[in-house]
Amino acid sequence: MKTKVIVFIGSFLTVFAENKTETFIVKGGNCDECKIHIEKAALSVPGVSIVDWDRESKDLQVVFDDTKTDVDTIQKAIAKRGNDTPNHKANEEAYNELPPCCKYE
Ligand SMILES: [Cu+2]
Repeated sequence: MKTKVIVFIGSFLTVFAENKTETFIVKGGNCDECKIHIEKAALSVPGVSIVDWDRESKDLQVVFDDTKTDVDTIQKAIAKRGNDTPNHKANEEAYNELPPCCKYE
């Protein structure tokens, strides 16, 4: 019985871990490939659980566990794959490798 209670409290804490939602602009083209590319980059960061990039507004909404990561780390991961974020400029090499439809400059 005691074990059951502890397991219950444990899963309760996991579900309600510090999930934070943030939105910031990520530059990209207007195509699905950009959406997949940007969302994949954000999801590659441990602690990020939900991502949604809007092709029109370029807004990226991220939900993450703020005991594991932060906005700066997420933006760095995206910039490394070739897309500009408010705090980090895109890696030039990665940008050059993007498909033509995804160039935004
Ligand atoms: Cu694209």
